[in-house]
Amino acid sequence: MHHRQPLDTDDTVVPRAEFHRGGGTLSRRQFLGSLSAASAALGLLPFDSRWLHADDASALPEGKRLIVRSAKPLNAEPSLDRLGEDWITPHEFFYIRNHGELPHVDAAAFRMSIEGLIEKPQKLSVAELSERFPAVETTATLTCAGNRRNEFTGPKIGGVQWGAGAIGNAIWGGTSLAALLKHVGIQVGARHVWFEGADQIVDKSETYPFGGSIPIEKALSESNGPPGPLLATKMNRKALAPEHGFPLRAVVPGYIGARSVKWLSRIVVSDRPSPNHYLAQAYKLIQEETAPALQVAPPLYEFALNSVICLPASETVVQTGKLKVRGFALPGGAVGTKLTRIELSIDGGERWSEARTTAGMSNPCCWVLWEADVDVAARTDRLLVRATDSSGQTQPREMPWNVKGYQYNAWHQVRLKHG
Ligand SMILES: Nc1nc2c(c(=O)[nH]1)N[C@H]1C(S)=C(S)[C@@H](COP(=O)(O)O)O[C@H]1N2
Ligand SMILES: [Mo]
Repeated sequence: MHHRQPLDTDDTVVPRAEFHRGGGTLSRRQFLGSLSAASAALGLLPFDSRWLHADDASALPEGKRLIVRSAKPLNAEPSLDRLGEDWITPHEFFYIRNHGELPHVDAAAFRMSIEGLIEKPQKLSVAELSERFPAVETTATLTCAGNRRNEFTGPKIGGVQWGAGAIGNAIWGGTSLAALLKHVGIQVGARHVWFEGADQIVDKSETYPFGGSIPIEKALSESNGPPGPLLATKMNRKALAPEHGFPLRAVVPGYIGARSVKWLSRIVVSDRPSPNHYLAQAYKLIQEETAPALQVAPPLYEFALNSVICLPASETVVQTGKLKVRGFALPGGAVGTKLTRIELSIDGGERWSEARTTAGMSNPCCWVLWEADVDVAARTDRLLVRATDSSGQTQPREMPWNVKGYQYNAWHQVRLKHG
């Protein structure tokens, strides 16, 4: 089996601070200048020229306030304190995960083709999709399988060094994939639905689109009840932004973000899973990157149970006494899975106390927000969170290493300092 190099390797190093594009805060030069002055004043390491490798703020689209993890291709996530504030993630704080350059899509000429094991292969414009099928709206959380990659211990993992912010919750508007599939007439033997984006991933020897597939049962689930996949044209009731897949993207509730293909230009109904690199090779939990290991490992579909403390930020200086703690939690992505418990520990995981949920408990395939007031003692040096869902799983104390650094979901921790 031909086995490609990882494509998303990211050797750029970006300081952990928020850049603000489009609002007239610090320019990149001012920011880097103030940073080096500040680190000099604190007697820290001298200014690190590797920071210049990432084209930081200037890589961000207008109106985005994110930490740039790699500028080319663009990968960026919000700071956790900001992410935890709204159940519906505002556009400016919604993460961006791209494997290649943003494609130039001419919206007027754009057609999505649907073909394969169907009665009526066709090409549809976005206008035709919205005229022929009822409008649907679904709130669903999107999260990258690589979220929290930077917490893995063990051999250094390549790829974008995500913190815990490669996640967001949005209201997606468009049409139902199931409705389209029924209209085009599925043939006997159909088992998987492939998606292809208009972006071109340039590998050493070849160029191919980003793509993947989902099993037919998932594709045919409706938008009412457990939410089915969408062909989305809107995000938070506005037209999709270019970086989020304008003019059309798939949104697959409950599945890792990689299955929600952006700039969706081709759907193929097939008797087998997509041969695309991002389904057949990437996005698998493997211990070594060899052809036999990749062959046997199934593709990742559902996202993993998770929870994260957003406030206070790690290393915050706190007083003893009551402390407000806030964050988010996500049930596993299997149909019908709900969170049953979110717990905090101030003693390294000996004793746990429950947090209260503040938003999202009745929404399938969505994160919830939670908060708690904990009693901080002089010896309290860290806070831990873990969640349990209706599948019976609880987040583990430790997460086994995997080559690509996917689905990290061990207890999330923030360190506290005392003033
Ligand atoms: N065409 C295309 N679709 C894509 C990707 C991509 O690089 N190209 N990245 C995927 C991954 S890995 C994730 S996590 C989500 C991120 O969606 P967002 O950038 O809108 O947050 O898009 C998915 N869809
Ligand atoms: Mo992702």
